[in-house]
Amino acid sequence: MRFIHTGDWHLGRVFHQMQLIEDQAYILDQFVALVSEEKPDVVLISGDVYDRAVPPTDAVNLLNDVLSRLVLGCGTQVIMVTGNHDSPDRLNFGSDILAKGGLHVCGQCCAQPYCATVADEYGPVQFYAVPFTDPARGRELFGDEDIRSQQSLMAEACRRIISDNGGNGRSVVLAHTYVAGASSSESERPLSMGGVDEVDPTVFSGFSYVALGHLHCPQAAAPNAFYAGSILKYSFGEGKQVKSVNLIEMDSSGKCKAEAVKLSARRDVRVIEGELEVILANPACYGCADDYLQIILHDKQAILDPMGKLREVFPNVLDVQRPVFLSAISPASGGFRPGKDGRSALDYFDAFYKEITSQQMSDQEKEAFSGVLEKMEACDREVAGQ
Ligand SMILES: [Mn+2]
Repeated sequence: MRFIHTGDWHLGRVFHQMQLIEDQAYILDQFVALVSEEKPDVVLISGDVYDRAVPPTDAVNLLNDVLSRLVLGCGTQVIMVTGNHDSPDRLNFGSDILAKGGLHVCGQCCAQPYCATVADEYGPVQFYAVPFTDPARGRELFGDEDIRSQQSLMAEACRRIISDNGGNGRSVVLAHTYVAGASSSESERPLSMGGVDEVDPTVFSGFSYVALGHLHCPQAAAPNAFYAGSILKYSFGEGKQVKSVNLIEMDSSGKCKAEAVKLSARRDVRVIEGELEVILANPACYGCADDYLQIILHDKQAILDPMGKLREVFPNVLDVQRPVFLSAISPASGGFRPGKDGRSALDYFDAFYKEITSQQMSDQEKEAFSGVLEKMEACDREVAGQ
């Protein structure tokens, strides 16, 4: 049995006001080409298919197109489960009908484990799916008052799966959850607000392969449990990650060999650091100019419209950070206070004003600025209780 594990597509994602739908269509074209070449029996999508519960229509159209090409074009069965970004009811629409055509969608968690069986020359492989559910819903479904966390919820779901298949035979579990010890990225939304949402990997022991979704960095969470990661980098913190999907070969005994197959995005997501003049003088040294960039400027002086200047050379700069500037006004540094050089906040603003307008501030303007500054400082003192 050969299957490909992917997840966290987040179709319809907007990244720093940039619609990523074309990037998602580009990477999924590559994915469809891979499926058509490798001819796996099954494709597994481990949740966060969409970025939002009510996805935009271009995201729905893209998913429709990709799934049609996989199921009808490549003749591959697809098994898909709800993540914490998806709406269980909306994803579940038509699932009984679609299953007859080879698209198995497990939208809503049920008391009875969801299972799609796919056979190869050695017999059946059972693919179980556990959609993302909150503990309150799990308590109701399983009629168990002790379900208070993702851990107790997943343990009960797995106990039911094992009792369904007798704990033997070849079995795969799809789940969208946070396995304890795995590493997270900036672009994941926490599974619970303030609660404990980690699941111990031992709940999955005994299954041939566990296809996990939620964490965006590809990684192993246990010897038999893997995150395929997201198909694209969805935060600048993921700049150094290599995105991939997992191609798995399962033998007659259920033993699995997983191989990560790299995907190449239409535009990379990267971070550049340096001084504005230096960066603009040699843009070729900073890689592909079309990439989605976060630029961290180390300049100490005021710069007029750094984003506009950078975009003339790097059209897809999405974020400009000024750490020097930020640290001067951050609450940690005690607010906007006179610097070590003895100059006051008014002096700094005076210099900034001159830099931008090429004129001196009038006495009236200085007075107005001081008034605003005093109000801000009084407000800060109130918040800090000083
Ligand atoms: Mn996700």
